Amino acid sequence: MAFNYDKYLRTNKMPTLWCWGCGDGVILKSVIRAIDELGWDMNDVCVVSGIGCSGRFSSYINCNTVHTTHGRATAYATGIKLANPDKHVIVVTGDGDGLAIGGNHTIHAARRNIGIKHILINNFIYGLTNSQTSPTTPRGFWTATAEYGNIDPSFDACKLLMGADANFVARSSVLDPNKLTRILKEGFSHDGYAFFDIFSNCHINLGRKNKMAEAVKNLEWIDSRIIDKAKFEALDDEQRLDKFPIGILHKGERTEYTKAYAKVIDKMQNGVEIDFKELV
Ligand SMILES: Cc1ncc(C[n+]2csc(CCOP(=O)(O)OP(=O)(O)O)c2C)c(N)n1
Repeated sequence: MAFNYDKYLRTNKMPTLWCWGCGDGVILKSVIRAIDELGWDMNDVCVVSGIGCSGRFSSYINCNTVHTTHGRATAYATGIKLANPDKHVIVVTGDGDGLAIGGNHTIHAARRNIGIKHILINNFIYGLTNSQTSPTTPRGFWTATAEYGNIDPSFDACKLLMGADANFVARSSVLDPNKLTRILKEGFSHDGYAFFDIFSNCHINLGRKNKMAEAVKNLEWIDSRIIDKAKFEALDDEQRLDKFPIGILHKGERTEYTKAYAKVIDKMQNGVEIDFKELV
């Protein structure tokens, strides 16, 4: 029997505002599949998003949702998780949202290891606002703010997050929704902050002037840039240029932040001394 997505969607909001062929819908479906397979009750799930095409995520999924301001979704998600440690908090940002204006919140959520699940929809451009350069826009690409081609070096978001000691770091793409679902499930079940750098297509606002104005062309370009982690590791430095390993890139076992914070509450309410050596 076909999977019943309607159970998890606000069908009265359909059709979505996403462009025809946008990868955001694939990610939405994969998140729903992961939640379904984990058996989470939607009353226990809160999806927080910022502003952007990616920000629309919280409009369509049928659970507790907060559509916040550009760049601040992770800060809201942090507060929600601190107040509700037993709930599943998923934050969805774009690459502009989560790495430019909101980059600060992203690295500190990772550093603290607050147990939120961060989905970064990486389409390499500011989609909603029509093609401004983002921190992941490749060099040489046309953007509305770099009409002669982008000179900025771009971030490898996963390297940044590993530098911030994120407890779970994975990269995937919309090309293989089953693999994406598996990776989401694994990160959703891992205690602590989990970061997913998900390569997605924006053939309209990235592709239109970069010779990939059709979804398939944009997806082929993504396909040419990704490679399984094990194969990536076998490449030399030159072969690694412009290639991004996919899969689970790091899994740590650090203390989840709300568990550490519970000790502060215990000290305050019951006088129990905090053993800082217990925090890893
Ligand atoms: C404080 C603030 N600055 C700028 C904007 C305008 N703005 C809205 S969305 C956006 C960027 C969207 O790009 P991204 O975060 O990559 O998400 P996408 O639309 O590609 O999913 C910008 C600059 C805003 N809404 N608020």
